[in-house]
Amino acid sequence: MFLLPLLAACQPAAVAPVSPPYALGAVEELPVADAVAAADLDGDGVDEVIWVREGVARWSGGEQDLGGRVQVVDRGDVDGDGREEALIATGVGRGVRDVPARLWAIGADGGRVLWEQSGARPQVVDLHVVPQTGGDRLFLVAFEDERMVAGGWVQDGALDVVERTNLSLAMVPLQDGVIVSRLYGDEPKTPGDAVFVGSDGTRRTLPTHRGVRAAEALDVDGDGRPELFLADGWHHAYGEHADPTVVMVPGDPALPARTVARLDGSYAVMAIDALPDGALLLRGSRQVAILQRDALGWAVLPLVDASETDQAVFAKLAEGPAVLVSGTPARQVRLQHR
Ligand SMILES: [Ca+2]
Ligand SMILES: [Ca+2]
Repeated sequence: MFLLPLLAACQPAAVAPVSPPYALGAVEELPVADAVAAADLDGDGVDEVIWVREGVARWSGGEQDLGGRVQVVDRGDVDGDGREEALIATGVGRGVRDVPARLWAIGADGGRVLWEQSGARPQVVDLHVVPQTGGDRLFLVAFEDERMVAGGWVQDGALDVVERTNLSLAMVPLQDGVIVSRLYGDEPKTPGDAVFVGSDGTRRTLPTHRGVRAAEALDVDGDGRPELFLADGWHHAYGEHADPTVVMVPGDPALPARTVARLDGSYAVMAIDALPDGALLLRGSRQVAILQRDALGWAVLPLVDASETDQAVFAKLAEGPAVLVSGTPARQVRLQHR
């Protein structure tokens, strides 16, 4: 009778998940699509879905020839009118050569190009939307030539470059600097890393295991310092040495980094996107999954198998939350709250 109260007193305060965890709902097959994006174009609280097939984006009420393969998508209100735009970066890809890299904003009235760049390798690899009154800011990461990748702010049609690194596939802007990740190290076939580069010039290597393929920031504990989620474990011989993990680096430097997900069956986590309710959408090379907290910690909820070129977005549909996955066929995966 003595022990119980003592144990109770030693318990740390329970931290509740941001919202009840998701469970897998109905999966519906849809017509073939090369890419998909979602945004609330008309501001009614329900997302419009933009499906892309053979370079043409179509949504309820409009279509736009994008003139390239879709590489990255996101969403935000870039002109500050209270309605979202779908952000779609395009460039070269399977069967598509000799096109510039472009960043499109698709709104209710149609598409317009926010940024465009020609060069040896027209490829956008990462995009982050930073909310701001009067118009969200866009941090875009793209190849400048065959190897050099630049990350910076899209400003009046140009890129205001913050960092350049060889073969980086992910950068994340933070309040006081930028996270720069690399697939490979300075020598060929050596592991890459993720480095915090402060606006004051300080550099701090983050505790990853190997090269980093994707990165996202999300303030999980609400202390104003975002946690970093890094798709770790890249290896040049990924067929044999795949380690498709996600490492979380807490915003509080006193807390240790930890592995929060492993996508068994995939050789890499290719993309990580923060969802509005504190969960994350993971796209592995072979599957799409949700990473979320339940009463016992971080848990992976597998959604559907997917190929390396399939792409996935979260959408708030009239029927409820869903994940849309492009491919042959495309899929709509309903999410239910447990
Ligand atoms: Ca809408
Ligand atoms: Ca807008």
